Amino acid sequence: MAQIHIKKEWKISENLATSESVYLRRREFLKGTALTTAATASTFYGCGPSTPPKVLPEVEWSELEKSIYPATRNLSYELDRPLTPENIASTYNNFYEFGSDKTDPVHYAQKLNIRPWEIKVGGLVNIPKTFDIQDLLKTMPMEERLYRLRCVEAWAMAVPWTGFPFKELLKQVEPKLEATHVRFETFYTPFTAQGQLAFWEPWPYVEGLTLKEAMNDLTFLATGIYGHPLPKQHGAPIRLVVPWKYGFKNIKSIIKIELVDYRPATFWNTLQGLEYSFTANVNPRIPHPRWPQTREKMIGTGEIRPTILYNGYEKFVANLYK
Ligand SMILES: Nc1nc2c(c(=O)[nH]1)N[C@H]1C(S)=C(S)[C@@H](COP(=O)(O)O)O[C@H]1N2
Ligand SMILES: [Mo]
Repeated sequence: MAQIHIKKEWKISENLATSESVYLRRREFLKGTALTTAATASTFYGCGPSTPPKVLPEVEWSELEKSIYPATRNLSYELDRPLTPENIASTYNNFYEFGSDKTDPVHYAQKLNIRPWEIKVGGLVNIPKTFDIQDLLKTMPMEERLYRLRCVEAWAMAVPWTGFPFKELLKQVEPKLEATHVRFETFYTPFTAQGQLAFWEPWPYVEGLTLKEAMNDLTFLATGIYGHPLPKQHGAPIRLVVPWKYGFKNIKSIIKIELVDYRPATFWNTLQGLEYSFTANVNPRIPHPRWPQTREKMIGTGEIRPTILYNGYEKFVANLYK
């Protein structure tokens, strides 16, 4: 992998950028479980590209899936940089249910059973509904969008997601007037997702948005990437994509969505609220307590780019924060 020359100060901040994993894992506790025996996981990692695993898991797509992907690209969302190569994006993941190393999820997430899969949508809505993933795929207006994703750890990627606008789902359940926030929840199956055996962490993973943010045009539910169904390590069968916020808001493998009238407690905010705010909008002027947020490194190429307010999506979201 080509290494580019980087300034010393950047090197320092990169080494400090271990963020999300610092508060996870007592390795002593996990020692002896399959997860740590198989993974030569180091506690710290930087933002560099990972070595792709020797064998990428084989996946078979159903006839329904073959008829959906690739979906028509929505040209309203343009990139200012090249797409990240798929073999990089699909082997460098954060999915702490399946390990705390970037290369863990591509292996361990394959244990996740994604069919059947239901998403329960309820709370302060007029028409609570449980959606089967197959029905969503058949009925939702599927499209492709090229989005940037900026992790709070200062790495970034640019990928083509396939899915549908979140507000299309909200229309079907009719939020009540009292609803102010949306709460999203991931599965909880500690025997297959061994990261969840860490009982001192607030599993299952939960994220949240204000209702206004959730209704924004950019807010997207992805079921696919690179013109095919989502691989499990990316959060199959359905995950949130909010590209103007830090990566951790993009919750994976959602099973439950609730409309509520309070700001929900979320996974990272509960673990370390000073480092992971609820709002978590990408903002180069607000440093993480342990490193600056002025620059980011593209996974794959290693290119360093300046971080942009709202990750470059100001024209879509600035009105939310006036
Ligand atoms: N359920 C769940 N969702 C999650 C995470 C996680 O650990 N568990 N990690 C988040 C973080 S920190 C990032 S940066 C993105 C990474 O998405 P990717 O692996 O598809 O690039 O997923 C987010 N969604
Ligand atoms: Mo992240």
